[in-house]
Amino acid sequence: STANMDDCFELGFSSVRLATAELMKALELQPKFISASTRRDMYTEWHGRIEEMIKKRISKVYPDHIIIVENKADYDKRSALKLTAAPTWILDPIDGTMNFAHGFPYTCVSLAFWQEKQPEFGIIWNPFLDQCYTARRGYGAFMNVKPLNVSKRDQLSEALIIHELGTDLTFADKKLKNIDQIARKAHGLRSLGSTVLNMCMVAQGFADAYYEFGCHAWDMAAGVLLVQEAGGVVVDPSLQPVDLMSRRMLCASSPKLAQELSALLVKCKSTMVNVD
Ligand code: LIP
Repeated sequence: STANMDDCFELGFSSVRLATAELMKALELQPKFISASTRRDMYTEWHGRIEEMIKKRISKVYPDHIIIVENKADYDKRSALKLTAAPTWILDPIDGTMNFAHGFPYTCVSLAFWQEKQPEFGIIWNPFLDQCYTARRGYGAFMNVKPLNVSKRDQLSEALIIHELGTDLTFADKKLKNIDQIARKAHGLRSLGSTVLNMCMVAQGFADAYYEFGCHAWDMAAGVLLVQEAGGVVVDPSLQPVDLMSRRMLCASSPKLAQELSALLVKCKSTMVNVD
């Protein structure tokens, strides 16, 4: 079934807008944080509330569409998640949960639509900074109404690189080795605490590349198209095509920078696929 993309985008956009209003309310009410798998991997009642709200709106109009969502209640079922060719919505009700808990204003609602294993659109809304990032395939990437372009810096020695340690420290030794390597070769190193907002920084040309080992499909799904439509590349850290379910990703302003960065990285590997 081919859904009308204008209609899907409108529905996604209005749903995310409603969800961000909930997120602002949540912060005032000081939500109770529930630890999921580790002390750092957190889940709140608001994740569930936003999830329900958006799922209800989508399934009312498109009952046959698949919805993949960060849902800590279904933790054990995560390994069963597969991306198929079917029309699929991928939602992270709150990306940057640790930031949310601390009031660090890099938190957002992130929603993507994929079909035929290709991204059709992405909507990433950070209500705390009033920044709404959108991309539609073939139509460019935007922050509010401003078109986005990746930077022109393609040398690691001149590049600002973003990384995330993530909440899962199983591979901390390898991750720290990567940080050490890059800190010595790149111009600078940053970490915002939200996978998809890190991707926004690359799309916007504020940072030049970003990689992470341990991120989930819902963390990166909306950012893939945003970076591509802004003129950048999104790949697996090994430079193979990106796989949403592989829990790893590298994005950059150019293939050349992606290559230079990839060559430095110890690749934390596939035992991480959809399990924690
Ligand atoms: C988090 C990311 C963070 C990443 C963690 C985690 P959550 O998402 O945004 O940047 O390092 O692995 O996935 O749990 O706040 O949606």
